[in-house]
Amino acid sequence: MSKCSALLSLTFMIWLPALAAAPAPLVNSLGMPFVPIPAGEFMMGSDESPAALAQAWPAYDLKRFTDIGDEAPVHRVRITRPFYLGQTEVTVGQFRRFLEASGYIPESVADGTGAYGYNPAYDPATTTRGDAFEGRDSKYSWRNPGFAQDDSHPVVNVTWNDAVAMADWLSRSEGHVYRLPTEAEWEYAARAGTRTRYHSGDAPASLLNVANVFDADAAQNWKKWADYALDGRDGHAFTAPAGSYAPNAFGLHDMHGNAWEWTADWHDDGYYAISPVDDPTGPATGSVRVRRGGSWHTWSFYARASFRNWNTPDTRYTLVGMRLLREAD
Ligand SMILES: [Ca+2]
Ligand SMILES: [Ca+2]
Repeated sequence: MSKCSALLSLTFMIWLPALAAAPAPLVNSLGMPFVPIPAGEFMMGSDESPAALAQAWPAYDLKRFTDIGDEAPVHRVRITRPFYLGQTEVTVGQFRRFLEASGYIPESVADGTGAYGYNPAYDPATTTRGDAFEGRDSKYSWRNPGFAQDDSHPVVNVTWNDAVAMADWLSRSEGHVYRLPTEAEWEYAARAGTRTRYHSGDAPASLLNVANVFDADAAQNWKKWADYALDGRDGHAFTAPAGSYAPNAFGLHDMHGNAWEWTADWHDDGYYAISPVDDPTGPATGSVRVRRGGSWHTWSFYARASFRNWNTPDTRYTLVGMRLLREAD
């Protein structure tokens, strides 16, 4: 190497960290940080065999691994436009500021039926549905999921319609386009260049550094599911303050765990087989909207980047929150 090129590479090395540093997040009128996500392409979905999954999750019934056909086929998706994505889930404080500024009444309050909540005295076995939480009950709402949350925690018990209302209000009041991410945008952002089950790798235990999922702390309150808990503690038996765990390569926190996140798309089991390559937006019609990423109460298998779950747009639940997208101008 000549002196000149040695000097050049030294200069390059000195400058590299500065060049590689993530750009500062954009912060909007409600104090919500948004991270720039570049355009790009990725392989969406999963076609892992039940045998491979059973090896990673020996405590699970085999049927769980054959019930996820909607994750296949793995298919190439191109995200043609860069966008901004919430660095974290929408927090309780951000949602409250939205309600105060807009006058919007969340669906669980407006329809009077309330939401779901944690009640230590409630026994799932005594109910027909065997649901893990008590509800619906008007004592529960975004304000009260039955466990303590301060303004930094992800808001839960919010419906898909609530999420769209918040995005629409932000769009009107700021003059930028806000919306829910499509499923493809969500998975692209969650993977951040990885092909593994989680952005932290394939091992469920790798989630301990990056995600609040069903762990030994959460299992204290649901002892009969302790076999499904990650073997570790993060000090949070319920939601954790948004952004508490290590981010992925795009600088996004809590893409796995903490609160499920509504996406824009309708769900259809067969959609991946006919999905366009460029900017897929999901089926044209449907009855249920997709949510992604798992929650503080979700077993690690269901927090995988490719896992899809869904609910009707008026569903409100202790585990379901949102993350908003802002389009690049
Ligand atoms: Ca936890
Ligand atoms: Ca999440």
